[in-house]
Amino acid sequence: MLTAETIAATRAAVAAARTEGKRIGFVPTMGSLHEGHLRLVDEARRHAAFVVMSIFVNPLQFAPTEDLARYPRDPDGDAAKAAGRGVDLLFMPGVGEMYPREMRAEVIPCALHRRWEGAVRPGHFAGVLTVVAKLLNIVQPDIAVFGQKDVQQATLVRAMVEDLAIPTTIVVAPTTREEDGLAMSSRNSYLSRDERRRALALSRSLFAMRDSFARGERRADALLTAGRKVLDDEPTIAIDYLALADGMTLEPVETAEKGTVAMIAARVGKTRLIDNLILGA
Ligand code: PAJ
Repeated sequence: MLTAETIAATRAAVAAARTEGKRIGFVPTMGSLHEGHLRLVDEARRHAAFVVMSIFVNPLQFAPTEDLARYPRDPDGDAAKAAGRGVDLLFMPGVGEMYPREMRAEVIPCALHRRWEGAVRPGHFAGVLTVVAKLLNIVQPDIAVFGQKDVQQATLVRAMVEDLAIPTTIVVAPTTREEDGLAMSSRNSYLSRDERRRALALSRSLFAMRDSFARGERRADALLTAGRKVLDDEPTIAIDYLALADGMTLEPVETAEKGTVAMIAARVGKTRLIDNLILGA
C-alpha cells in the first residue's frame, strides 16, 4: 500500500494508476476504522482497480461544542487495516495540508441540511460537503463509496455531485452491524459496557418499525408508535429524533412505502449515535 500525506503525492500516485488504465475508486473516512469502513473498500474494489482511502478528521464539520479533540484516532492501526483490506493508496493529510489558511470558499448545502442531523448540528453539513468536494478534487475518482449509515450525508453528497457536475459516481453501501444489531461506528468506542447495552434500543426500535411494516402497517404514526414503544423501555437514552422519511428527499412522510427510511438519533450518556433502516429493503 502506498501512503501519502500531501495533495501533490496523492495526485501523482493517482495519475500513475490512471496511466496504467485503472479506474479509480475512493473511500473517504475519518479513521478509527471498523468493519463498516472496510466493507466500503470491498465495494469500491468491485468498481475500480485502484482504491484510494482518505483518513482525515475534518475540523470544519465539528461544532466547537463537539468531540473533535477526543474523536478516536489510531493512525498505525488504521494503516494496517487498510493495507490488509487491499487499499492501494492511503491519503492521510494533516490539518495544515488540507486547510493551510482560513477557507475563502465553502460549499453551501441544499435545504435538506436544515433537517435531522443538520437541525441538531448547525454547520455540520457545510463542513462535510466542503471537505468531500475538496477530497473529490484531489483524488478525482471515477466512483466514491459512502455508507447508508449516514443517510443524510450520502443524500447531500449525491445532490452536490449532481448539482456541481462533479464527474464522480456516488455509490451507497449498506450499513454494517454488530451481531446484536448495533450499527458499527467509530463513536461506539466511547460507550461504557452499560451504555453499549442501552444503545441497542436504537436498532431495536428500527427493527420494530421494520417488522410492523412487514406485517402490513403503512401509517407513519402507527409505525413510529411501534418504534417508540421500544425506546420507552430504555428511558435513560435521550432521543433527538425518530422519523420516517422519503428515501430520495428525506422529507417526513405520513404513509410509508418500500424505500421509506426509518431514522433515529439519540444520546446515550455523552455519546450521540445515529442509525437508519430502509423499509422493505
Ligand atoms: P466516517 O464517520 O469515518 O465514515 C466514513 C464512511 O464510512 C461514511 O461514508 C460512513 O457513512 C461510512 N460508515 C460508517 N459506519 C458505517 C457502517 N456501520 N456501515 C456502513 N458504512 C459506514 O462520514 C464521515 O466519516 C465523514 O463525514 C466524511 C465523509 C469522511 C467527511 O469528513
